[in-house]
Amino acid sequence: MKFQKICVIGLGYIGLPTASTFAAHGVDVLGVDINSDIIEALNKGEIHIHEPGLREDVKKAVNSGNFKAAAQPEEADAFIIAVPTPFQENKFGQYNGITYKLADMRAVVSAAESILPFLRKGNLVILESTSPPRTTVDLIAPLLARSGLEAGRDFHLAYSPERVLPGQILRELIENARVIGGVTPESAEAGKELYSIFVQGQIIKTDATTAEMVKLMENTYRDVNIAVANEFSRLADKFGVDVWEAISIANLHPRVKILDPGPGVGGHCISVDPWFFVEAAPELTPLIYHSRQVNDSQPHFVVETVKRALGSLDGKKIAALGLAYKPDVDDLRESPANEVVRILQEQGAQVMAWEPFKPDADMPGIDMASSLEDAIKDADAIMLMVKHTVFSQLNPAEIVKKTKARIAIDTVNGWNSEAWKESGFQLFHLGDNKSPAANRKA
Ligand code: SAJ
Repeated sequence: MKFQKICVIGLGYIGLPTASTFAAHGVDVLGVDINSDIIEALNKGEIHIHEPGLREDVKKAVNSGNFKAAAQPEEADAFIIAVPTPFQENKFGQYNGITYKLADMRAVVSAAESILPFLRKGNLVILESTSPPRTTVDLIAPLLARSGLEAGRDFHLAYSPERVLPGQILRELIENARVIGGVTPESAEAGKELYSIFVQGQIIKTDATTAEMVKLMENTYRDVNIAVANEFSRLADKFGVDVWEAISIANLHPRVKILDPGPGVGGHCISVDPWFFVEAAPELTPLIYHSRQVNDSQPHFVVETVKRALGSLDGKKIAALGLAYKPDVDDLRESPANEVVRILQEQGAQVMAWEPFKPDADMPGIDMASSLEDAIKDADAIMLMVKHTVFSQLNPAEIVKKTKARIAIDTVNGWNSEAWKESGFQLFHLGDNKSPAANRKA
């Protein structure tokens, strides 16, 4: 095999599963991270993130001797950079009255710099981190040229984005189609050869900037489509319509597939990546920019619905069910549910949150319940924020016995109106103003 040893730089949600999957396929993998606690834990076969199946895979990889973690790269046949590209904290761009966020590329730059002493002729370098268009050719290639070697001539350089869904990473890494964008066709071919070690989906070769755009386009497409769904929820509310009914009817059209409205868009991908386009070309991206604004402001629309359900928020006790950024994951970062809780509190409500996927989470400024019962017992209203399967399966006939609340607010269409009504609740759905729950009181 051509790739006997590889270095994976960045051992987070993408780098670690990628490293363990290569190791499981017989490659000698050195994982590199700046966090010494992570290195120490991994070398003992312990992991710091939650992803189904990953613990077992990493343990096996360490025990087989194919995987070890270290603070610095070593010479290898290929280097994969999988470090985060967050926003800059205190710096923003301005264009024609709009303010936009800027990518913080420092982790990518220092990962690429860490390779410099070990880069050899014939190597392959792959950037996986989501990056603004032209990063590979305009930032990485010139940086790596400081080694004295030229990308595309002396070594191969390619961009290959990860496109796996949190919660299903290990399966999707293997089964998803993979795009490899080379700075030359030979670089793309070398990338294809590397990922062919475990990828069973189609591997598509292209140029580096196309591959960067593909990744950003996928997540931007989703963000814009969720924004239109969220805007429909506001329109439905204004016109006395149930948005969920309207969407389900519209989606019977063979060429229409409207996504789900909800409390907003969270996570580290869909709410982030569209900004890379806005930053790169603010004059060309009004739709992308405004979609971000719509999704970021959706928590305010949720709070308006809660206010209507409760009359006023002042002193009202609300049980908030779910803080994760989406159903059935334990990731609470960048979650719109947290933003909803924050605004409710600002407006005088007392919120108690329950997150079954992270019962011990310490969320600054948020009162966390120790159980569902604890969250709902003294509440004036119960609010569904994330469609976790365990919440969709709640039986309102049982819930009503454990709470003094008789108002329920469903922001994700996870609860059946009839069942909750029959059990004595007034149920309000986000984006449903057709027959306000107050009028359908049991
Ligand atoms: N959401 C809605 N309505 C919907 C669908 C999602 O409000 O109809 C919300 C979710 O609740 C969540 C957010 O959007 O807050 C994002 O969730 P998601 O499941 O759409 O996506 P992520 O962020 O978990 O993962 C995405 C995936 N990209 C696409 O589906 C195009 C994944 O394949 C990527 O690998 C990942 O981003 C990434 O790392 O970029």
